[in-house]
Amino acid sequence: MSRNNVKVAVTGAAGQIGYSLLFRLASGEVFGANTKISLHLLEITPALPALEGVVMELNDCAFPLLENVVVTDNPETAFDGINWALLVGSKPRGAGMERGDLIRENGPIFVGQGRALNKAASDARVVVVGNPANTNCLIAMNNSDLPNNRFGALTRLDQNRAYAQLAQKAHVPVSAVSNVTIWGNHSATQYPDAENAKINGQPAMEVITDQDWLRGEFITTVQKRGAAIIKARGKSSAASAANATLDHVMSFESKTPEGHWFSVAVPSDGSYGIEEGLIFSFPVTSDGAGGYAIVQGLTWSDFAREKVSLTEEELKNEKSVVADLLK
Ligand code: NAX
Repeated sequence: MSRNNVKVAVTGAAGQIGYSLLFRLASGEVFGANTKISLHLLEITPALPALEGVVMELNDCAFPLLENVVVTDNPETAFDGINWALLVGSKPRGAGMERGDLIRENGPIFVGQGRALNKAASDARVVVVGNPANTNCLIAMNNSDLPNNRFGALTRLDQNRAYAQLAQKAHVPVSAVSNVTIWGNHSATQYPDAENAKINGQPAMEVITDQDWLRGEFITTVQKRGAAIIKARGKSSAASAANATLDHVMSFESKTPEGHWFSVAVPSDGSYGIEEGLIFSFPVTSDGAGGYAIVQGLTWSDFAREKVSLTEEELKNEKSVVADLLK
């Protein structure tokens, strides 16, 4: 999609993902060298001074394409006229907090932001990064008048992690890997699918002969990668999360090459028997003009079917925890 200018809202802009995201957006690498960019940065009030520091740095880069930066703690101001909303900001999981507690803590943020998204341009697209991403996306979508097909939650980082694991195992460059799908929730129940993946155009399950690895360590490594990074770094993944967010945006902005797809959690239309309306990660293609389609006809073994039903069950449970926040 080519445009003269684009307005992008980033929430949680003073956070660590924000710090890895904003400069790459402003540089022009996402929307191209002919598209001017306005950044609409949303933060909670106490974080505005820190965000001002980030804006000083953005200014100090003298990016030729960066036309305007809006800094605000008001979602309606942040989303006014935007073409993309990158919903990164949310409260982190505190010590001893269960996933259900986190869902209840963050849910109200996405009620308010969903309503404020009514100020967005009619072609606006939304990606939810803040966790629990799928269910936060469900809440925002249900509280907004934007069409449902404008909403997605990020599973691209999981996909990229799966690509890297398969490439390393097969001793090939990552560019040799294709057609990996993340099914389901951005959580430890997600199912990274190697059965439909290819390496140098050949079935990945034939190129990699270690079936125990494919059905064991490969899956758990991808599922638990976020925790492994926190353990190693003392902080959650930031640069790779920002990178995946930009990959997600670029995939929607361009036409997907024939025979390829990318993973994104979108509202289920009942494809593959998944409950309609759940924000579920599927293989998706983009037409590059604002439309997308869920790839049909991929097959699952009994093993895969079992994994997918686990992640669907988790999403159904999450939905029931926030039932009162859905219109
Ligand atoms: P940080 O804690 O560094 O930054 C979050 C920022 O959000 C903070 O500056 C905070 O003030 C702001 N914020 C909180 N409530 C807000 C609200 N109501 N409106 C606007 N801003 C608000 O976290 P960071 O490492 O940047 O991660 C952000 C989110 O991404 C977290 O929820 C994290 O769990 C999630 N992640 C999602 C990933 C994915 O693949 N979907 C992977 C990376 C990451 O873990």
